[in-house]
Amino acid sequence: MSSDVLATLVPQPVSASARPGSLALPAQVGIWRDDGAAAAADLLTIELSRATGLRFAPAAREAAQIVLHSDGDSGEHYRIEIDERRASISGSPAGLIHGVYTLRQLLPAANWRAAPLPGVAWNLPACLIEDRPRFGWRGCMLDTARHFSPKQTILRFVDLLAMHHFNRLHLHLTDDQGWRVEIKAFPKLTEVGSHRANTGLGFAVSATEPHDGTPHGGYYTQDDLREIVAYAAARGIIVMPEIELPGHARALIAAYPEFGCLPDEPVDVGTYFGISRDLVNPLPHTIAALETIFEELLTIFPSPWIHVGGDEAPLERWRDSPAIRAHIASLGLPDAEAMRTWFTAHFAEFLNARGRRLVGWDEIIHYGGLTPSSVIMSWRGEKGGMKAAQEGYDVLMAPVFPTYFDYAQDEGADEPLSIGQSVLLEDVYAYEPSARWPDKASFDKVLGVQCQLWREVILDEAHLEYMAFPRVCALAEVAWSETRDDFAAFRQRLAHHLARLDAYGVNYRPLAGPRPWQQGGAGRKAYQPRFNLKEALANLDQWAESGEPPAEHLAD
Ligand code: TNX
Repeated sequence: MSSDVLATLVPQPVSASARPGSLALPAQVGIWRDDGAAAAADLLTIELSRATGLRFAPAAREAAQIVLHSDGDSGEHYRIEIDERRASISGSPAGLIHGVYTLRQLLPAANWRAAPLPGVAWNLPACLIEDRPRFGWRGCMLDTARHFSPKQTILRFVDLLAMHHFNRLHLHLTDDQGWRVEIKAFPKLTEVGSHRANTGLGFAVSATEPHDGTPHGGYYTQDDLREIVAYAAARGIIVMPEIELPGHARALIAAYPEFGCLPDEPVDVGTYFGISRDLVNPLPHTIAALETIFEELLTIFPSPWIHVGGDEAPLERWRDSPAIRAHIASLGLPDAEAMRTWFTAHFAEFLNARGRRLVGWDEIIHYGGLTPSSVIMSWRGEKGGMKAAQEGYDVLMAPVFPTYFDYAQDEGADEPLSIGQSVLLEDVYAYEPSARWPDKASFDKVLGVQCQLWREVILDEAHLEYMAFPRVCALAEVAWSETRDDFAAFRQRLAHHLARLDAYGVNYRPLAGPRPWQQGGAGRKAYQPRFNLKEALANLDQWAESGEPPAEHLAD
């Protein structure tokens, strides 16, 4: 074991210095921890005993090879000190979890396997590492609605995010193409809304484009989600659920047409993509139903943040419906835009009253009247985030470029299907959230950054991992590290880090390009970038002036 491993850590710690010697973990590892370090000690014991075959048992502090000490602080900092006798991790309770993952990076990559291999020496390099995150929110959004993944994939993803010191997993649980969360009061949401007859090929935006003819669906029971929440919490990750409203809600409307704007014209669960005209209506019976849905959701997710969507909601059906117009007038509101403000504010207050904060995509800032605790997720570039920050809201940065990992990783025709080209690894690594910010004071409102895995065209588990990795590794460093290398140095570090992903069995994109079986070929995963990123960004820049997407961009 050489101290070179210090030069392979991803994300890069604040400081890491080698010392002479190493610590060889014996077959019986003594572990000492204080009360505040219980969670970190449990995690270390569970993960390392499985992978190494070593036995971890409590020991007196002086005799222990691993010592975990909590300073009781609320931050996420930690410090690792290793000499020939012991490895000590100290820090805040949350920071200790990150310390455990860094310790795992110091061990042979085989510790990311699910069972011990013969002949691995479990040595740790003597060193001193001091570390803390740059941003408090280091997130990843997983779209489970467009293409569903079984629970096991989410748990696996939690492991991979935790490996990189992420602390938020945003689950996009509902959309036009599927409703993925069991709600006991409204069973049709999953009976009807969790599956569709088939799926449009590529990024099909109408029923007349070719479809695959194969049913698709699935959902998580409340207990599945509680399991995911607990599994993530043990690994330092809060799971934030998203229920998309009032747009991107066609699966809900398919299940319960009375919550849509055209109750006499039932719709099916969406099979193609793009921006739908179908919105939930803002009438009292729908608001009451949505409150019931959120009440159940809050029993599953202890997250202080609850995402209610808010993007891409054209208001024409609210404007055109006599019943909705009459309701808007009865509230004394001037128009559909004011109704939209009322709608978002209503759920913000509903959540506040239950000790939670509303998070929404940046369209919600356009309508004003938000409760001050609302958090804005800036996706249409960075403008929405800047505006929100200047108005005093907390902000999360999730701009299409470069945090949308449904865009291709490269421009080569050997890439698999993606929504468009390209968000390069280098683009992700170069992302500096503060670079274009007008003033430093409002940048303080930025809680952090997040990458997005939208799944219209991410078809299966292998494809998901391919699109995620190694770009997630680059974003981890944007989110965590105070200082960043130049890209060449990062790439070199990453080349070593990929051995950890190999040990875990991740289908990442190699730095040299896709392996033959990762390529799109000429079939259903053929590389057909539907969107030109530059055009998409120019469009979004225009949209960012408004709360609604222009009519010519609607899908049906
Ligand atoms: C825009 S991002 C959307 C999503 C799509 C995504 C595809 C956002 C808030 N809305 O519905 O999946 O583009 O990149």
